[in-house]
Amino acid sequence: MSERTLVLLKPDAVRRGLIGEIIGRIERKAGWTISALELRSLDQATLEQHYGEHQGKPFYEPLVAFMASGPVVALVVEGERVIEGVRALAGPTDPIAAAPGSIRGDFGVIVRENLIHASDSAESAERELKIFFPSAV
Ligand code: IDP
Repeated sequence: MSERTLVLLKPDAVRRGLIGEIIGRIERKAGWTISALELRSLDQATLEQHYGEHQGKPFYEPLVAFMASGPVVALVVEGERVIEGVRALAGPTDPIAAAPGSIRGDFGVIVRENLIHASDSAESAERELKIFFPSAV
């Protein structure tokens, strides 16, 4: 069954010139398609909505500052098992714990600057797609 997920290439990925590398990995998965794609700068209100579940945690304020530090690439990716699948391509949150071959495992070192966000469940995808691409939902 086809699904949709929200992917953000974080400001570190954009600054380091890794947009093509990361999108290429997503595009090469059989049958997945990119149905929306935009370079944009995120404001505080959007970030508060997106990362609301982390409010109050010690990493929250630096995370929001980092996510506002430069443009991100926001994408909607559609396809079979795409929610679980993009999370697998990304690897776990801590890039040092992420296996080589995953996006975070290949390119990341510090936890905050881990290159990519991908919705972690169908419920998160629905909520996040409404924030970033309200007209596509
Ligand atoms: P996820 O992006 O792998 O789903 P979450 O736990 O939802 O991970 O955390 C959101 C983002 O917050 C992470 O991708 C990372 O950028 C940042 N983050 C999470 N935990 C930490 C931490 O312990 N220190 C610094 N940043 C963190």
